[in-house]
Amino acid sequence: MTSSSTVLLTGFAPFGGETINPSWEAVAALDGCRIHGHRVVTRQLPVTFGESLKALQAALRETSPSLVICIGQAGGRAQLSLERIAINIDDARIPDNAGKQPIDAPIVEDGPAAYFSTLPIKAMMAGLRNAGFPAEVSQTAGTYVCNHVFYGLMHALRNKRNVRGGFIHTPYAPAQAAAYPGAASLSTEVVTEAIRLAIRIALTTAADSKLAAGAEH
Ligand code: PCA
Repeated sequence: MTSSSTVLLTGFAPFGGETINPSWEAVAALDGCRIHGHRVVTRQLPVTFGESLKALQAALRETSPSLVICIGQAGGRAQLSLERIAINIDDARIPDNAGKQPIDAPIVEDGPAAYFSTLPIKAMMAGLRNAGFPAEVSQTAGTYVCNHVFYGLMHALRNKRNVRGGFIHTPYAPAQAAAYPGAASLSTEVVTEAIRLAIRIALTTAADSKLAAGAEH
């Protein structure tokens, strides 16, 4: 297998007082597996504005992937969120794991205002739903470390037309949601299988489907 048949899959360390991050729990279960002839390589990224992108860039150099999907926790969301857009701004509601709290700082000076995901997010949404996984297209990945990594990923891939990349947010794991009565959750096993399918769809769908998945607000 050449390196072009590698899928780079990342999750995050715990943050915000949590002891687990469901993104990493789900991603770690896929390390080394094969999907449609591609080998999945996983990395855990730190929840820090500076180091997260350095770790991602090192992983890109080391693995030369043909597909990159970064996964993060979005506590309070009820479905897997296929992120459409990354914006060039850091605006942290809470400090990161290194105590840094940037406010209204560009991620890349003079970079474009935004990048779109290059994943077939509509086809992924439809495929996940058909297989019984709750999934939506999301119009914002927020302004914290996940959006930071998503923007940095798309900036790194901007001249690599043959490398697709994007971001998926995942709800709390059940044990986390137990601390916030009423909050939605998905089990690690469900999220792992949903990501496995999302990767397969991304590897086998050249052109995205034209399906409505917008929002009024
Ligand atoms: N979620 C945070 C950062 C790390 C994570 O898993 C976010 O949505 O920005």
